[in-house]
Amino acid sequence: MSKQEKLSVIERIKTESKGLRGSIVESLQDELTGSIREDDQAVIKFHGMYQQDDRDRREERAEKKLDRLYSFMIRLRLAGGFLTPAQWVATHHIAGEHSTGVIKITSRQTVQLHGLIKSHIKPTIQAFNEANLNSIATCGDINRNVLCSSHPGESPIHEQIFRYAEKISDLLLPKTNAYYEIWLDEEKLVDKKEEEDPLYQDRYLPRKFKIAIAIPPNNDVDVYANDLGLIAVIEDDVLKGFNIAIGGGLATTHGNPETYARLATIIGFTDTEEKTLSAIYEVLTIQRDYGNRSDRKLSRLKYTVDKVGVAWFKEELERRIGFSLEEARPVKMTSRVDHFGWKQNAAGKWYYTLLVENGRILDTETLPLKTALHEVAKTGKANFRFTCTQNLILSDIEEADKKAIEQILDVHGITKHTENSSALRKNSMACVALPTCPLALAEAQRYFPELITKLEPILSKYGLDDDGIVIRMTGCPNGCARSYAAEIGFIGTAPGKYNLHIGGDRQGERLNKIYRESLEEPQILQVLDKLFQIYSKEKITGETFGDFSVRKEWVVYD
Ligand code: SRM
Ligand code: SF4
Repeated sequence: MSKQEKLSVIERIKTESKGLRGSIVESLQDELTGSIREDDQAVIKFHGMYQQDDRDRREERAEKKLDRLYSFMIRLRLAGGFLTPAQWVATHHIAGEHSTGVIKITSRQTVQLHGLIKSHIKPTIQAFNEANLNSIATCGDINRNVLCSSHPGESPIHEQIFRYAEKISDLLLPKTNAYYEIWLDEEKLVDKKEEEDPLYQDRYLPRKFKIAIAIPPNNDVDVYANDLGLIAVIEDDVLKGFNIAIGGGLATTHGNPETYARLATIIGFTDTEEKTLSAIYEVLTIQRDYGNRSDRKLSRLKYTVDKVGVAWFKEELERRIGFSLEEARPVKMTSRVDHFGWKQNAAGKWYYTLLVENGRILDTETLPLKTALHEVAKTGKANFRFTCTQNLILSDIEEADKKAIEQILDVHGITKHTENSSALRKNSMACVALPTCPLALAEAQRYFPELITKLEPILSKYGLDDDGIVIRMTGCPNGCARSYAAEIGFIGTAPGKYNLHIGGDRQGERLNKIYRESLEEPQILQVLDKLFQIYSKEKITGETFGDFSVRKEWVVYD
């Protein structure tokens, strides 16, 4: 076997995992360590968890010759990002009892809890199960949480499209019973045939797989950043079908020129549900069969698509689905925003979108956000919907209940916080990074609010307070807060150092490009001060910072 064909270690772990069981049960029973066995660390991802450790305390513990302070992060599967008020109350209590207490809204419309010690994993999953929630397949080489445009007020047929997210999520679940046996103590399956998996087989996908559905003109899901994107085609308030886009993905690796960020390519249109689901399923089977299983840096669908070519991919897809895709319909994206504040939909229901900076729900001295949301949930009068930029919509509120919810938000200072936050802050997003993410090279969510506070007066100085520039930061080039799809993106290179990317557009149809390498804060402020000054003087009406950066050729596109 040539070097190129040598399968990655993860491939062996998957096929030998006995339907994603591995030796998780034995690992959990080992009381000598807070960690689990190495192979199980890969298997457990398919159950929605990551083993992590507190990086802030590594040095101190190493000096004392102590093991790292291991803990686990768990991520829920919430297609379209929806929780009932009862489920929020449950999540609130589970977070308090088993994790750091912080409920973290992710950039893919779900929530994570951090800091679970090993003995708390099972009780956590069982408690979630009682609330009808699970973490199946939210990580690992498999289809992840399916995104759907967040705001139901935006389209009268939002609910119909939202149901697609649930159907796609169900269609692409693994067939193994392992999750139920390990975590929920269900009987072991006697007939193994019941869990034969024609989609994933025993090798699963070569890498993670991500799907999103956008409802134009708002690209709030960043649909083109996904392996597979569906863009709803709506005419006269009727859903006609979806344009299908393949091969989006953002991560790169510093110093590896073979890696790149890529926006998905639209390959056609499907009208019926049956055809759409069939096309989605077979895109996954092509990736399963042709994706790179030797180099995990080059195994996402984007590399497969570029390796075989878009035309070949489409032809192969049509062969597998047994029909031709129709020509893509014209669609137009004009924005990528969360609509903060109160909004009413066509049916008269109310929605309040609130800013949750970097998705972190906790109580601070100045903002008792977690308490406020618990109070709201206890009324039972508002659903919880997560946006893909880590914010929250309290939704489906009847006119008669609006006052009560409003009062809770006002009393706890939530309304004021959202209203008084700058346009820049409202359009900002940072990934988790330190202290839990093992891959972080620099801070992100713990530092970004501070940087925004320093950028706000600069924008003010140039009369740009209301400019909703899309600005994002990630602690490494994996791009978890989609920093490559921002007008201004910061990508961590080392502690306190970031590559500065500019030139992305506001609606997520053009990626940014690197402008300056490894800047520290003083240089960041200096460089952006200069750019904002020129932008404020020379921009033409309606021109965004990203578009202006391209017109000025601060970054050059082919
Ligand atoms: Fe991510 C790995 C956090 C969205 C690309 N991501 C990680 C891990 C699990 C680190 C690890 O592998 O051990 C991070 C856990 C940090 C922690 O302590 O919680 C992590 N990713 C996140 C979240 C929580 C960021 C956030 O602050 O919201 C997002 C969870 C989404 C979810 O609910 O499923 C998150 N990750 C993304 C996105 C954005 C998106 O999907 O829209 C991307 C870029 C898009 C893409 O996939 O191309 C992204 N994460 C990655 C990658 C690079 C994958 C690749 O193609 O090479 C990794 C590393 C990996 O997979 O090896 C990664
Ligand atoms: Fe971690 Fe990097 Fe993702 Fe941030 S972008 S959460 S640092 S993997």
